[in-house]
Amino acid sequence: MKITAIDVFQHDLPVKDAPYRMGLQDVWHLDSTIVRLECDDGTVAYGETCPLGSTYQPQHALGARAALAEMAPYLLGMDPTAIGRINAAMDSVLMGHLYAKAAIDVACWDATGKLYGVRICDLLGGAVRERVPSYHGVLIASPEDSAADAARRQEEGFPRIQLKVGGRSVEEDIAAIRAVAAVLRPGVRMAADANKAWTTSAAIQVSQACQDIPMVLEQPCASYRENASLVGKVAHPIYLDESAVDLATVVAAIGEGVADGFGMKVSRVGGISALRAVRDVCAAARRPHTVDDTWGGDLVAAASLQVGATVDPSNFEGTWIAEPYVDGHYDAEHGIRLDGGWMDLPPGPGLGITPDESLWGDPVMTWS
Ligand code: 0XW
Ligand code: MG
Repeated sequence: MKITAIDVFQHDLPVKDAPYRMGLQDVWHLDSTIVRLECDDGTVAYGETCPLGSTYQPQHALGARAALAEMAPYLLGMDPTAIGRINAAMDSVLMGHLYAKAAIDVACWDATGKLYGVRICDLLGGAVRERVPSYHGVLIASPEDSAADAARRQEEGFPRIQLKVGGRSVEEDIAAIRAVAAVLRPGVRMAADANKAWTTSAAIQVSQACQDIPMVLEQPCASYRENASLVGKVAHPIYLDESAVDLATVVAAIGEGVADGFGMKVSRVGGISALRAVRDVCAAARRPHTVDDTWGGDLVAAASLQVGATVDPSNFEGTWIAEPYVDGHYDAEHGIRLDGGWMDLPPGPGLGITPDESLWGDPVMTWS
């Protein structure tokens, strides 16, 4: 199998019920990039990357497309099933930009699954279950509204609640944490995700004030070093999300005793190939983690779900998808849908998604 054409599409994703409110940013509208690989045997495969704006991480939509333009010409004629060679080729022409490389990596996994007639999860060692748990992000709001949202989602069937915190007083964060914790039943897990917003002082104050509440602190502060300085000073496990920028950092964070778990994003670390390695390192070190992504449509959701389905339940914190905030699906029949806080793996090979390409208009870039 050889890549004979690469198309890149730009697709707007306005946020339903905007804004998606986090500690440091409100999200109103996102810009997704879709990669389409055409192969000499007729196989068509897809990948997607959708940064969460341009301030969540050092990523942005135009950067993704510029990086793809840098790499695409070198990939024509290559075998997409030789995924290690594809990643080596991308690294040989462009340093970094893992969030852009991820779209190519995912498309190559999609192509490989389609060639062999199996789902990506089956290529990753097999699904441990056909129905995968998600988690719900309770956005920045009053303690009362946060508790009401958490209670509603718990009733829907979500096994885990992620409460967005930060960007307000320590007292307000403590009140929201306590209000949400008060409505959660035993067995429904809780994370307080500051999305980098807290100072070390705020993180310590909030954690110590809430030390009776079983939860994890997700990405409390902005930098790896700030979060590392919290070890021994906070009363809760620390999960790194935005700071877990690649496999090497995940290994270091475990080895240095900084991370007790992770919020992992497929695109941030470079795609399914890298997330598979993170999965296995976290399994060996017994560090629970999510398998999500920043944002995106069915292609991003399916990539996260295909990997999430292979994580041992004892080490899995769920797969978040943007579906509730995205209008419509790329694949009307097998698009990834939340159902009572869980998702079903699609039956088809590769990602299991057959997108309606007409939704994306003409490609903004193409190579053949
Ligand atoms: C909840 N998420 C996976 C979705 C948004 O992209 C933010 C992210 C997180 O956990 O930070
Ligand atoms: Mg997070």
